[in-house]
Amino acid sequence: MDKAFDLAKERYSELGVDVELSMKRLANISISLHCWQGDDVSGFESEEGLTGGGIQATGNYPGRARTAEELRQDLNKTYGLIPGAHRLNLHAIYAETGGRKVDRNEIDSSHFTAWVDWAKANRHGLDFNPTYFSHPLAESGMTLTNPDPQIRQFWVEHGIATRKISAFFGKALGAPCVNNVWIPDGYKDIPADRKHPRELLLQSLNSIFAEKLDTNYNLDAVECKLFGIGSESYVAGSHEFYMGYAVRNNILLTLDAGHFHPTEVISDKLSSILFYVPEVLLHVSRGVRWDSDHVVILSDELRAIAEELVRGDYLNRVHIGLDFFDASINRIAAWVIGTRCMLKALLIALLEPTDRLRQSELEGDYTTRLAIMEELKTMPYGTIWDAYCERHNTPVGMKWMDEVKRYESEILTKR
Ligand code: RNT
Ligand code: ZN
Repeated sequence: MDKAFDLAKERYSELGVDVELSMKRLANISISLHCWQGDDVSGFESEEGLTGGGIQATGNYPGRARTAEELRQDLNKTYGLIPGAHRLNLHAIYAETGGRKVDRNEIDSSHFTAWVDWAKANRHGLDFNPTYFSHPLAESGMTLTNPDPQIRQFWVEHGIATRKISAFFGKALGAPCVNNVWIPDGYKDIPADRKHPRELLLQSLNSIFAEKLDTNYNLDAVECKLFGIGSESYVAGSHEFYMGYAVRNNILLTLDAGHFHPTEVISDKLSSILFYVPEVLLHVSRGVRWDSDHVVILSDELRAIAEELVRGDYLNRVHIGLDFFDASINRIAAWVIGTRCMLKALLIALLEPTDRLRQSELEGDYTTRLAIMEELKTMPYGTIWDAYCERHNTPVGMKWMDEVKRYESEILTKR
């Protein structure tokens, strides 16, 4: 291992890359793991699980976390198999109300103290999301754009409640919490009026964001989408809508990798959007033919996203969150594979001789640019990754899988 690492390091230094520096930079990056991979986006509100919203978890692999304790237990296992220090992204439906029914417009920080205690004890930052699906008042598919003012008001109150909880997280943990608004609102078939729901959305958002909150604690984000199941023809919160909203109000824009036309990529959007919004939240995901939320793998697009973050020097302005949910494979393995791939993509990007590439480009030497880019694809980054895992006391290679299998037979299959 040491020998292989020394040789790999030498190869990189021949290209002008400082491997130790790249590894140090990677250690400063925190990924926000989405809690909802652990229980198929069910939450603890009811037995029903995910309903509505046009998103779907398919599969019935055994071992889904059914309680907050089980979810935290699974998360602890997961973080232990991922090198570095990382965050957790919670949804409002993961409130712990002690068996009492507390509706979404009435949740407060007291329902999340166990999460905060856990986050503190394990040094995880927290991020948050209002939940605008899996609820009777979201059944029509209209929440913040609902023509009924009472229903709209309910969802506005929910949005306000989550901002307060988010600020509480940020304050308690000493690092800002990103609170991300995503709503499913739209129409299955061709709408007669595209303008009115957007007018209502604008009003609702203005009410939710009316109170100024300290950005040291809470960061507001809005997530756009092209279409969902049941909103194929029209989505109120489109890209243009939210980009305009984020720019005008100086808040964060969320880019989900599955939320655009199938040949459109978010890697190309960062260097435009970041001129106009203060920060971006990523929902790194993998759509297969539609916004299917497959587990993230080391794809060309994942690598392109990571390259943009490094080349554009955006790592301090882009929050990297994950968003996928696969119920057909071991859920802990899904988290580990997706997160390790995200980190691998970042490591590969950090191991690039960016200045040299840029220099070739500026000189019009596109031949050298292409030659280096292709050479990089077979450089021994796997060896550097293994060393990185070892240094961070996490399993190297497929060894993490042994631990997942053991956990599966000891814990998951008994649920
Ligand atoms: C849905 C959005 C949204 C959700 C989560 C659960 O298309 O991507 O981010 O996946 O909030
Ligand atoms: Zn998303």
